[in-house]
Amino acid sequence: MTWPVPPPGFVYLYSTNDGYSNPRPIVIGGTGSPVLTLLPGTIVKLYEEACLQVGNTGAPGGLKANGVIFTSMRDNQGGDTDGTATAAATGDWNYVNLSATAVSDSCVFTNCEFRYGGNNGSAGMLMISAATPRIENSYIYESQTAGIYIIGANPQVVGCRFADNYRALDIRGRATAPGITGNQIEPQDNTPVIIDARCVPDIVSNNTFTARLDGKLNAIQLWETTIGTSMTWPVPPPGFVYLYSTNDGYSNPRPIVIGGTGSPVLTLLPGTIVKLYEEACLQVGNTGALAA
Ligand SMILES: [Ca+2]
Ligand SMILES: [Ca+2]
Repeated sequence: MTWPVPPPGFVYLYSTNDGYSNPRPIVIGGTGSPVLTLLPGTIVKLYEEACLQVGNTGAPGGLKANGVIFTSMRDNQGGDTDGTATAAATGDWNYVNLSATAVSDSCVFTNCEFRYGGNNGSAGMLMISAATPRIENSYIYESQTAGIYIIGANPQVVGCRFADNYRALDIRGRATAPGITGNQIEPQDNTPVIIDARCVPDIVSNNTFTARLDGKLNAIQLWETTIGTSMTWPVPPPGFVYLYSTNDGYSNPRPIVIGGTGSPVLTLLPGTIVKLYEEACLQVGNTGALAA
């Protein structure tokens, strides 16, 4: 179905008002692979446990939005919807979850804004697992967790702007990220990205990073992984370093492994700084190599 643009002065509101512990989604999914289409000028406000879930077990679905703002009930954009003076804040609502049964061609977000979601109980304001949606020319702002959390999926995220989220991107379980290009990653509350170390060439080469002026947290942060194919990491963006930190003590080394049947080589270029912490280590397997 297509929702019409709300009447003049109105927004759509989905608010649970009962805390954050148990996400309560509006689910878009079913045997006929339904698609919900939202039109330009639409504002969708959410609050607390409210979330949108695209696709469910055995129930594929899609969500298409062009020129749509997804924001907090407390955001005054489009009117004082909650009737109070309380300002919108990061984490006011949960997430839009593009699940494994989200239909790729039917999940497209263009010229959208996502603001004030990603409550701490979630992994991100937009969560993508296995699906391959397209998110283009959109502004992702003030998530309490990642702006976009990606696990195992290869979405297209193109020409988006990320600002003031806890992090812009959290990418896990991916060997490459070729669809994530042309994005502006501005300062965030923590390190701006935390990514599978195999995605470093794609993410660093194809996107623009802006360092924080206070000099803090300017790191491309890495997840533990095994690098099984040869790659060269670009020099980090100006003001940035690579960071691999486990933050959980020293008892059980957790390496980024470089090794595998293809005798992979990780090449690090002049001027690169790699910082490590606690259990973090690099292990060069007997069929791998590290050139720096
Ligand atoms: Ca208000
Ligand atoms: Ca923030």
